Amino acid sequence: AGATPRRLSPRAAASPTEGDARWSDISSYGAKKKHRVFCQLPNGDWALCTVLTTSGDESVLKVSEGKVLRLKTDSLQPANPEILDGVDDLMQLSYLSEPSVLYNLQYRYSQDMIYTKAGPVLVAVNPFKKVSLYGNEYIDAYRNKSMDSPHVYAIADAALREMKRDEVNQSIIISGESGAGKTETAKIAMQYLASLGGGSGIEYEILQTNPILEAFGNAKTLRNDNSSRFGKLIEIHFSTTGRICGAMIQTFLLEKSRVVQCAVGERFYHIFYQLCAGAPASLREKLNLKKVDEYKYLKQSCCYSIAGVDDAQMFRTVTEAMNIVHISKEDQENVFAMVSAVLWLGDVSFTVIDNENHVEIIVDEASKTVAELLGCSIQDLNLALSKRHMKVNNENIVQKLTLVQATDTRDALAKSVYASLFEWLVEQINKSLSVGKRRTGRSISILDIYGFESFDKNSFEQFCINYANERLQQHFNRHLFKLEQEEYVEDGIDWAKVDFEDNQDCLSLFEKKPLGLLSLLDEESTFPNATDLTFANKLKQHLDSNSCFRGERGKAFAVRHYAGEVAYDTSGFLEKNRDLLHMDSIQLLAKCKTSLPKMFASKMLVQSDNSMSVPYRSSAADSQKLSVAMKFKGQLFQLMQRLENTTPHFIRCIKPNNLQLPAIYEQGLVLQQLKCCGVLEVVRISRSGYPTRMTHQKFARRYGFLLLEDVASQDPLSVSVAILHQFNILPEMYQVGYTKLFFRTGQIGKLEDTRNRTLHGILRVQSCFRGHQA
Ligand code: AOV
Ligand code: MG
Repeated sequence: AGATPRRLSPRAAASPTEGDARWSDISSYGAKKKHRVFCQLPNGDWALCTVLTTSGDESVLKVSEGKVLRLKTDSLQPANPEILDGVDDLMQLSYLSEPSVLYNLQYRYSQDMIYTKAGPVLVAVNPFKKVSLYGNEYIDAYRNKSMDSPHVYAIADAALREMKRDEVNQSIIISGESGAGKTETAKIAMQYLASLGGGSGIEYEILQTNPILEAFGNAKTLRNDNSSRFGKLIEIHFSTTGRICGAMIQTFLLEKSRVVQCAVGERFYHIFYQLCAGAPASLREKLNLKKVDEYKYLKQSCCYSIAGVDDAQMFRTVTEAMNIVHISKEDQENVFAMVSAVLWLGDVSFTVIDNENHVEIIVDEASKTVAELLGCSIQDLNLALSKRHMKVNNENIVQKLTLVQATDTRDALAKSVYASLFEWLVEQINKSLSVGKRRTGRSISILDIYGFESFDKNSFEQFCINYANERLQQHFNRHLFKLEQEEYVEDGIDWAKVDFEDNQDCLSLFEKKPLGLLSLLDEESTFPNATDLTFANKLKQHLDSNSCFRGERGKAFAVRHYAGEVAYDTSGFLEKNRDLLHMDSIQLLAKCKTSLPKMFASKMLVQSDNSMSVPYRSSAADSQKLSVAMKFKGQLFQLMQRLENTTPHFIRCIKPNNLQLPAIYEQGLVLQQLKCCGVLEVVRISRSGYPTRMTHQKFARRYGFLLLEDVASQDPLSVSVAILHQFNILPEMYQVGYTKLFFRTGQIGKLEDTRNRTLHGILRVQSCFRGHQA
């Protein structure tokens, strides 16, 4: 039955609805038994299923063996023809709907094909297990082009080639949420570039920066056992002969608070645990190290180890890496002395000396050890932590600190010492990587920066991070826009028919002067009596009419980001933005006899010279440095400027589950990330244009046989036009370029279906024919 040969003609013309191409749009041509469609299960997931029957506005669907559902036909989404299952570029999908994108990534993921292209963007789905896709064999295969499936190596290789070909600097921009695999991906790209070699071992040195920066800047969080708590740009320099000749690292916004506090179940920076577990006996003694669970800071989180990680072993890896980037043994010891000092600072305690709750430090092992490690006297330490010198109406006064103030001062000192130490390390690494000689060639920069964040509670950190992502998103959009435009213009296509969205409004909300979020934050930060509440009210007062802003109750406000609305709680905004270290603390460091604190202090003093214009409080003696948000904005502008001068390559990392486990693919989670990191936006952009492209030749070859008239003698363009007419593809659904045909979403899918049906018909006739012969 059903084996009757078909006439070689299409059944019916497609319905020409633009956009999402819902089932209803194509029902006229294909509400057919056996059709593959996506249906939404009760849990919200999309499942690929087959239509068993349709009647009225309902369809009966086979979801899996033995599982049948009845659903409204117009709730279904068309699935792509089977030949498109697991294609390595999402743009090849005829239907670019959310379920088809999700399905395609899942299909590939289940076969360890974690990389997929979305047009110019590489999507990487975290496998959470070792996958055999890396190493020299693969590197060679991508280098000599015997392999071309999507891969970080392919991106790095493209960057290299384009750098040489166009003589333009390149960038690889990696984003994704926490635990999605950005840092691993960055390392894989570095590995590829390093495999080129450079001579003098510089490429090895570059790789060895990773364990150092991770030790001091990464920590276990609830989302990722090795979470980077800073953003990083590494610029790899090439000589004119195309070999690596050096590198430069820039870091962004280290999470300082993690030096003195963190949530239960998380850890502070890895180096604390590594040092305590791995320091050899002589160093332990010298730095007076304790066990990790004996420090007050570290005890807060009740978590001291990471499954599968040997901190002692890591300590040796880190010191070995420090050797390689030429940090001397002496400097290494100084570094660890600072780490120990920070830990011991948490144990420094105070005693109340009067009935106004004023305090002094207790002279005990903790304070003695801190003084010793920093190289100052106990008296100096006490002075810095229990008193504050201020100038009020031109008069010097000394204010005694209360227990709360003294504890805050102590923690601020610990945070500053640690952050300065981190900066100092980056500087040392950069010195070592700059290799002296002026670079003459080009560079490839790799950006590993925190992705968009939206939690139940969002604070100052998310505010900065999301602002950064908004900037990067604009860069991304504009680049894609340009690429699309170039291709259209090249092929003589009318560009005006493609519309494009921009996130400029949201960026303006942040950056406008004087009434943008950042300006208002800074202004409020300079008012002595301002509170987080007055800040929130000020925002509401000035920004309520802005379409990207929404005032919320109390201290909260919301921003409509490109990736969704985020509600921010202003608690702590002002303090985190001011990030004050009092002059007394800076002076304490300046007085120290050891080399690092002195250096830290002089840096801080230089910074406080480029100060905020409005003095904070009446204490002119306070350090008047740039606010955190303004400094970050400055860094970001600099970064964008640098990136603007490069050809960008985008990698979007996706975390398939929150459990850090392999083989679990949660659709909802993936979908939300595809939205946040702009992959669906790429899809949308290209859908709003003409995403499917095929050369005249290919099109004619593939579908020419479906024509009723004989066209063998005609040129590909004429054949193509004849096909378009015969299939009633409407003029607004395609454009004919000089070399290619451009189609709106879904059009090729319909042609493919007809082609398949026809081919099936032919095959059946043939097998029937053979059957007769046998
Ligand atoms: P992140 O950089 O994006 O998070 P990571 O790069 O640290 O995420 O990846 C988290 C974990 O996922 C790693 O520690 C690995 O266990 C695993 N992983 C990631 N990519 C791969 C891969 N290609 N192959 C095998 N395992 C992988 V954060 O820094 O938290 O935003 O702040
Ligand atoms: Mg990371």
